[in-house]
Amino acid sequence: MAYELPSLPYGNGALEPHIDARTMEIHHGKHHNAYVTKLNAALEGHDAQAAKPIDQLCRDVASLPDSIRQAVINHGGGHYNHTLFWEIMGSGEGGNPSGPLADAINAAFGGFDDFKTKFSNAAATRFGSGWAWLGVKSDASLCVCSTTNQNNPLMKGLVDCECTPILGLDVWEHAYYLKYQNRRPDYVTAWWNVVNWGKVGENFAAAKG
Ligand code: MN3
Repeated sequence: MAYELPSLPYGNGALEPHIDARTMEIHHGKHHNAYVTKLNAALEGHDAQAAKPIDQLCRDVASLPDSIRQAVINHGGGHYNHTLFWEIMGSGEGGNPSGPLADAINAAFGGFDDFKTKFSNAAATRFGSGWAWLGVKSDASLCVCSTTNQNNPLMKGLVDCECTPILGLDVWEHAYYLKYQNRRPDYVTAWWNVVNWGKVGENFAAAKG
């Protein structure tokens, strides 16, 4: 069973005015779709790898054959990262987290505003293309970090911030250039208005196990 492009959980225009419909159309329909297509191509003849859930495939990249490892890092990472990204956004969202996630953020970062500053800084200072993350480490503590290209914190041995992502922000130029051009910090500021904290809270509960 090949990996498949998931449908967006909302329309292309649902995140307007913060993320424009044309960007969503190209980002999901072209960029994410290409990661899925190229991942499936890379895994042709590697049925055991191709049968893994995408998060497990990312966790296991270090054990992949040399011939396909970088392709899986790029395109498998691209598939996992974008799938999470669509899920943690929504129309009419934003605001603040609540419940156990809010408590954990306050404990780890000193408050929600301090967390947002740290996360926004991780997104702003990631040089070139990459992602900013909020994740849960194996000791159940929260961490904020960023990774390059389509690497993600699941990729053991490849990243210095190993954790299970519960919130991710795409800072590749394809995620914001049509509307924000070079103004990545403006895109990051606007993006907080579409974060679906209910979904991030579900991801937090699941990651803690
Ligand atoms: Mn992207």
